[in-house]
Amino acid sequence: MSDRVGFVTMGEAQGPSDNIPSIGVGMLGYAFMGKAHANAYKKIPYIMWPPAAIPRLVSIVGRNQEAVSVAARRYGFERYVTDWRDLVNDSEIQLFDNGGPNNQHAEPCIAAAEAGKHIICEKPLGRTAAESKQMLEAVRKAGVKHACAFNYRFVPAIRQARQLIEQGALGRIYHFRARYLQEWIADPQFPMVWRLKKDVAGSGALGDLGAHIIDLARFLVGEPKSVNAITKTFITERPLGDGSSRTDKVDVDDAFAALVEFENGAIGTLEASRFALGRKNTNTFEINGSKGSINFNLERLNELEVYLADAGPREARGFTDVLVTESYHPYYANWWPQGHIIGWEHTFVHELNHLIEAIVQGKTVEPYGATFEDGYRAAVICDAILQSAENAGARVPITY
Ligand code: SOE
Repeated sequence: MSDRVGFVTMGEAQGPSDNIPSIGVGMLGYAFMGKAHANAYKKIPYIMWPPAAIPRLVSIVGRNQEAVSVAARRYGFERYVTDWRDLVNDSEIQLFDNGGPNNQHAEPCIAAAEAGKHIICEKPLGRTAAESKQMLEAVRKAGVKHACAFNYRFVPAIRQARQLIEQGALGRIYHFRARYLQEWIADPQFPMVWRLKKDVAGSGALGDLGAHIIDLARFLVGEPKSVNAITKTFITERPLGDGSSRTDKVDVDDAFAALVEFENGAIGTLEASRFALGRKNTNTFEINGSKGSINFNLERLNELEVYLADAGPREARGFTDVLVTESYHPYYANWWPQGHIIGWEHTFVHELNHLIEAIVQGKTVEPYGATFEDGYRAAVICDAILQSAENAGARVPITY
């Protein structure tokens, strides 16, 4: 159907070939992760064209009516509610997206699974392995698709690292050395927030940052066999930040360091801190194998440093800084010509599109996406790190 208007032919934007289904999204939480996920849902239709389905932002829930009503308008949700039960029981929602604080992950996700919703839940999945196991059992029983939002699996350079390892380019893996460093609470005057309270967060830097590098260790190297660890809370009391002189106790770790032995014989170190002044969001790892090494830093996320022992004359060998922006690199063909680079936010576009394809096309989320099983296994490893730290760094075996 088209009309001629002057010298311009005006056509209908939606053509018969665009019979792309929509998928109704309900979201819990509208802060940092809500913003990152809403942003990604809106980019999927035109960046991942043709998408398996077009996300329809149906409803968003938040306890504060004023704040959630603003978020609904800002992100483009059709409606908002203040009770997650109304959202979970909304028949127009097929995908439940939980980006709320960690103590709001289990109950709503279990209810959403029981209501037949497919689910993505931000990491850490639960506050403990036990809570994560309940969530895993609920989605398995419901038979719904489920994802745990370890978004760094969807950085082109990290997926490329996985492919290099799968192809044997690095040979036998000897070492995995990862650090996730931030600085945002090094100031003693930084006030109490939910990430610093055990009953809400479950743990501190360990579950928030450590969970990411634990998942990457599993994604890139394999299953850990045991851990030895130490945790530290450097500042144990913080101002409430409400203008009063009242303070509250910090009852989670500010930092941790762990030794890891992997089932395949590799060994590793894992470290996360929120007290690393100058480190803004430094999620970095190095892998050393019998035929080569790779090094990655999230703050330079389009780059992968690669050393291949058999690449060229030995006089010219050294780490090569690969710009992972070619059409043959993972995910990048959806974006721009080589060298035009992408950002942190775009990992969520890849991740959420991957889940939507699994839902609509009957594909599996694993092995490249993280499921609730991966969220549970990360939680088991986090619990083992805490158990070791509580026992003078004793070696703790990992058993799922
Ligand atoms: C913590 O500040 C945080 O926002 C984590 O919660 C995210 O998972 C990480 O990607 C960035 O840092």
